[in-house]
Amino acid sequence: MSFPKQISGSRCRVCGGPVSEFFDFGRQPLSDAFHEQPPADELFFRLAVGNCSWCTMVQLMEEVPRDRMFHAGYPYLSSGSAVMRDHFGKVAGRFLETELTGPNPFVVELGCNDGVMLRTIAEAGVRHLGVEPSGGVADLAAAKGVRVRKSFFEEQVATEILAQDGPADVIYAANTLCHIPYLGSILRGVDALLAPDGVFVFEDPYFSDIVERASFDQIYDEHFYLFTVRSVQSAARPYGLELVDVERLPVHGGEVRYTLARAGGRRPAPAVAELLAEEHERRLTEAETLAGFGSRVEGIRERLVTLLRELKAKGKRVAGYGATAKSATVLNYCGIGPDLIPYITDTTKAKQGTKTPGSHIPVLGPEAFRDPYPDYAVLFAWNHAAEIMEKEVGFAGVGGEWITYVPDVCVV
Ligand code: JHZ
Ligand code: SAH
Ligand code: ZN
Repeated sequence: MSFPKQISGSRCRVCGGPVSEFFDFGRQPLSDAFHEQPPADELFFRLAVGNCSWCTMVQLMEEVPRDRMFHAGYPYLSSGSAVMRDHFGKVAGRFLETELTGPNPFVVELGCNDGVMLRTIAEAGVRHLGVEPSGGVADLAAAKGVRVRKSFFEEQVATEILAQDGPADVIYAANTLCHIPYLGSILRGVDALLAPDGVFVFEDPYFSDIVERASFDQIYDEHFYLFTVRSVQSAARPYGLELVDVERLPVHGGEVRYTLARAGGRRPAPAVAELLAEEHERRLTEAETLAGFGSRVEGIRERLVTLLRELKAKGKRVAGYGATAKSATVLNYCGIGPDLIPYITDTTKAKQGTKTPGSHIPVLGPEAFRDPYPDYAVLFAWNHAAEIMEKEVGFAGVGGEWITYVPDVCVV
């Protein structure tokens, strides 16, 4: 079934300026729609990406309705990686030490998922609220002692939280803000809810890293925006919010943590101007750079498909590792199905026994990876490479080889 189109058209979702499309991945499914039996009317949309010529914001050309993506059965669990558990433990620790030291502080997290960050805040006995529309993961957070409200954060919800709990010293969102097309409503909500000297901190994939690493699989339905320092700064300004700090993060293949405060409230750190200058120098959102990114992506598709066909012709056994949301873009854009990759293993219970969206590759539990080991494994969770390779030393031990595809197709 073709997607009921809700085209953001050629107007920017942030500033209303003209958006020019720079890459089209074609027909794509919902990246986290894992089904035991894919429905006959499986949803597809056109995944294409463009940038605004006024505010430079990189965004999808079509928007998927939010409740088709985020619902009770949403399968992604933030606690599924040891490195990410550690990362979010440190985020909580830092907030507790820096921003949450006043009398009776209050922190709100948008998209708290299974409570990976807020559990530490809850354990410290600090007032908090997770706002999480996906009921299943919200229940997991609640089971960890986290106070959760099952809803999409937006302006109205912010006002209700303010009425009930008072202003927030910290509003935090990891890998969530870039998922929300209605950014204006969010920023009005932040403006309403944030304490006068509070901060809105969010971390999301950095478009500069995506271009540099040709990590095109960071582009899928849930990642509506691909932020840069420049686009975030200009999106925040009309709401009286100022970008006061930026920090590059190594997680998920390269992210930036942005800190917004009320305009004039805090002196911006030098890192803001530095990263802005770097983006300018790299001509990040200029047509030539974007066209170059597109050519690299096409080259990767060509080389990946050729490699997988060669391995199949040689009778090699190939498996996928990690049924990531990202893999939907790779598999569907490259036209890879069970003929080339017969199964993918994944630790997420809710994904096991299902088929990948659109490409219909069976997802098996992690034990299937070892029993027996394949000859080659395509690492779809490449952002967790260090953690996975350490865990799977046995695979290399029997001569198994990893296949990665960003920044280019490579057998290791
Ligand atoms: P991972 C999701 O993307 C969706 P995905 C979302 N849009 C987003 O932005 C990021 O998360 C934050 C499995 N795994 O983290 C678990 C193993 O099997 O790359 C996961 O299914 N063995 C919100 O899905 C997947 O791989 C392992 O040892 O692209 C990893 O998904 C490890 C570490 C993971 O995010
Ligand atoms: N913060 C976690 C979760 C990322 S998954 C991490 O970094 O791993 C993105 C989460 O955002 C999902 O759990 C989804 O349900 C949630 N989400 C989507 N739209 C939202 C909105 N408008 N308000 C709050 N959460 C939202
Ligand atoms: Zn714009």
